Amino acid sequence: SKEDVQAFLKKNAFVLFTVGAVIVGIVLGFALRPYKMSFREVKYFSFPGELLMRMLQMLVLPLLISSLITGMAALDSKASGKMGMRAVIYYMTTTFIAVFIGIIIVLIIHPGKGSKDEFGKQQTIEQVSPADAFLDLIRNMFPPNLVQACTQQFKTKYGKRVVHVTMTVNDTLFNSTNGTQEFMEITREEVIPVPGQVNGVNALGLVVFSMCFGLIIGNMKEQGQLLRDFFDSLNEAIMRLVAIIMWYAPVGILFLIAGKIVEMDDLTQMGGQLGMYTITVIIGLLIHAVLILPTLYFVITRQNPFIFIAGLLQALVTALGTSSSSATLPVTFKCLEENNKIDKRITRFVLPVGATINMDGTALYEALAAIFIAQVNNMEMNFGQIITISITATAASIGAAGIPQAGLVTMVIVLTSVGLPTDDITLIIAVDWFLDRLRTTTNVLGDSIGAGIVEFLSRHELRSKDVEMGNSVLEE
Ligand code: DAS
Repeated sequence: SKEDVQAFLKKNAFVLFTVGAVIVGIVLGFALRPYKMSFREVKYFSFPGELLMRMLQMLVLPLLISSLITGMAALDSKASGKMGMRAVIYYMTTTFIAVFIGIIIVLIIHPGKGSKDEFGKQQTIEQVSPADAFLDLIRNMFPPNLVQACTQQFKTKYGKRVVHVTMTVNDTLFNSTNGTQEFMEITREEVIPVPGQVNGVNALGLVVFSMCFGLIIGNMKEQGQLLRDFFDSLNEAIMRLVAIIMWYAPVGILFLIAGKIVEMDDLTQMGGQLGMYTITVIIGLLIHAVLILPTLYFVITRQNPFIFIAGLLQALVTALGTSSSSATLPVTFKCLEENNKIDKRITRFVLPVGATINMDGTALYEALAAIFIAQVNNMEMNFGQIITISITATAASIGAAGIPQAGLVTMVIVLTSVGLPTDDITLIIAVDWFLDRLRTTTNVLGDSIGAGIVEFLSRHELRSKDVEMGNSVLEE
């Protein structure tokens, strides 16, 4: 009846807006492509999308810190230890499964058949030793200066590439050297961000610090009350800001997607190895996201995984639009807590860690891409090398920051570990913006399903904590 339809529309308004935004974004993008917009026009056109990115990123830092601290403080060390173990076991298992799928799929489909297509421009990428990369990962866990960890870019660099200027507008849009104030498209050297760092934020370091800090103030009895209340209330305030931004999100997503489609290169090379490679990655990610993760969720919780995933839709679409799991974090929180009713003690604790270290899509991608690069170079990988790839791909996914194309950077570690030419990363740059969106979506899905599973497994601890605190306990 009419009332039913109205009620449905009202209840699902967000989801409908968001899905609508993706569709309109894609259609608009393709419709505008023939007009061959200039670089500047594309930047203007994508401006609403850029704003969304900035708003989300603005919230990540306070959200990450306040949620982890309150999450840890709400649990005693025994409970959080157990939950932490469960989360880590889930992360490790799913990441390994993802890597395994990536390897199997690329070996079966063998997209790198034939001699090497020279798709991308050859650019030089610095060599990096895996040992240094591992040490850097651990180093980043302990930021010597917390304020700096929140603001400053790390100077270490894994690689360089030459790209078109995409971000900073003020200092690059005008040709100031000859004073004509004329717009020009400049290429400059951009240092790709270092793993473990989110837009100048050392997320890994902040996660480690916040967890320890939260655990301690949780154990401090009355003395810790002020701090607990402070971070609790900070967290609540940030979540209210998130709620406002969510209304703007569909607009931003529309322009992020349309803008990207307008500016993407013509896919003329897609017929050959690169096309096959793209398809292989898509199949691998689909198997993991649509088959493995839902099955795992069902086997453990005995609940319908697709209802759970439907509640996450907005987060998944935001991941698709922003290609950043950390920028998506605020939305992931909202979806899990409001739609899927996951206990806040779980989300606060599991999501920030997941967004920082658990990246199934990235792990799958890195292993797959490394073997693809071996294939186009006609190099056979033996069993030992494949094991090495799976280990380094896992490490590289842990080290990758939740920002656009971070996975491409940490891939240097995987390639060097088995002696593959790191310069060949440039072969796959052309399609990386697209595959990045898909793997980010997989990453966010993995984190969210993880939260659902950890909550289910921890229901007894949560309950007894409720009883202890005198909270109202919901009947199961
Ligand atoms: N884009 C990533 C993310 O935010 C990581 C990657 O590049 O694989 O999840």
